[in-house]
Amino acid sequence: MVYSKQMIIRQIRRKPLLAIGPIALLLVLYLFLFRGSDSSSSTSASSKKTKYSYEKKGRGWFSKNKDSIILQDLPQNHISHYDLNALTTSANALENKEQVLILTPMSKFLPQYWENLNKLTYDHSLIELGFIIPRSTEGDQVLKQLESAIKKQLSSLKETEKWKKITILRQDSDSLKSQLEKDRHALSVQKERRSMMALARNSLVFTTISPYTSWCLWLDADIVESSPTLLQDMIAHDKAVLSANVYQRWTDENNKPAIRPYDFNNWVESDEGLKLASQLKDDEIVVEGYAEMATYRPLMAHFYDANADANTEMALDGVGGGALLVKADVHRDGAMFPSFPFYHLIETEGFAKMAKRLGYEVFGLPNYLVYHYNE
Ligand SMILES: Nc1nc2c(ncn2[C@@H]2O[C@H](COP(=O)(O)OP(=O)(O)OP(=O)(O)O)[C@@H](O)[C@H]2O)c(=O)[nH]1
Ligand SMILES: [Mg+2]
Repeated sequence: MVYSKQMIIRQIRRKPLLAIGPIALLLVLYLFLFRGSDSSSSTSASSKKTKYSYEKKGRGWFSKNKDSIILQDLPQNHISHYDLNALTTSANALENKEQVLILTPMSKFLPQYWENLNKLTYDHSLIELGFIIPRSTEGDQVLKQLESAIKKQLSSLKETEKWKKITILRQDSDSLKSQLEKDRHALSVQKERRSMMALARNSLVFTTISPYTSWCLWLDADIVESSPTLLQDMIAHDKAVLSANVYQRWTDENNKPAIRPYDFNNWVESDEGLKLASQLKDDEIVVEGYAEMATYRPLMAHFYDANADANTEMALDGVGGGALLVKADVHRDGAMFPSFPFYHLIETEGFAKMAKRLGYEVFGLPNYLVYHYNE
């Protein structure tokens, strides 16, 4: 017997309940086939842990998850909003939960650096770490050592002691062939070496700074001793750029433990320095700390007074990168480490000049010491 369309419709009108069965069956089949394939693809995606897959939570048979509708239909939902006006940099940063980015270019891994870093008492969950490592065979070694130190720590640290995030970058620019003390300190290689260092620092800060970063602390990999309250101590000065005084422990002529000034890149400009710079060709630079280039600049390293207030500030024109605190906005405004002669200055010294040209003040703490490794 062949049913015509009209007969079926008439039958449904007369006994509507009879139609519910087949419709329900079709609905179940539809849901089974389409939802089934959908959820199996999302399971396989999440099991492969593809980078950009989204977990779809709470999806029932008859309800589409609200979030997934938004994700599918409204791509603008992906826009993250950060109000940079609301981002504070204040003397009581910890209270305001201000986030810090600690940046370290690393050509050698010193366990003392790592231990010292981990002793910092500023809330680690507010701190992100960023490293940049040269792409040399020494760099391979450094990467292994750093990664193994991080992994070891991850297994032993409590949740509250862990860093918010750690980023390790491999440098895409060149670095100096020999990192031996005598080679890297020769005046002839300074322009090339400092220029490479500048590129590494720029890569590091431009790739790791986040919209929520309030402060950047540049901490060299050979700074092996500082106060555990380094961040709080420096932040309390609320300066745009602030450099600690880098000293070094050594054993003196009488075999007694002693300290001596180490970093001479924290300086105040002098008339002689300006005159020297004015006589240079466009692409030449002045580097501090070399007798061949006497600038007679007052060097912060020589202003240390053990008996004076550790909070004494001095205005500077050049800085080093040993332990340098920078408000993240200074970098956001465009202050970077020139890899080219900028007012005849390069790298961290050029950075101080650039920050000043952007209208920021640059300071140092002559009586506040951090210690450089003694090789
Ligand atoms: N990524 C990267 N880091 C480097 C390179 N050279 C040095 N570094 C790191 O950059 C920081 C500063 O380099 P240093 O060689 O210590 O330079 P400096 O402090 O001016 O000089 P000395 O300590 O006196 O040798 C340290 O943390 C080094 O480990 C490099 O070629 N690439
Ligand atoms: Mg150093």
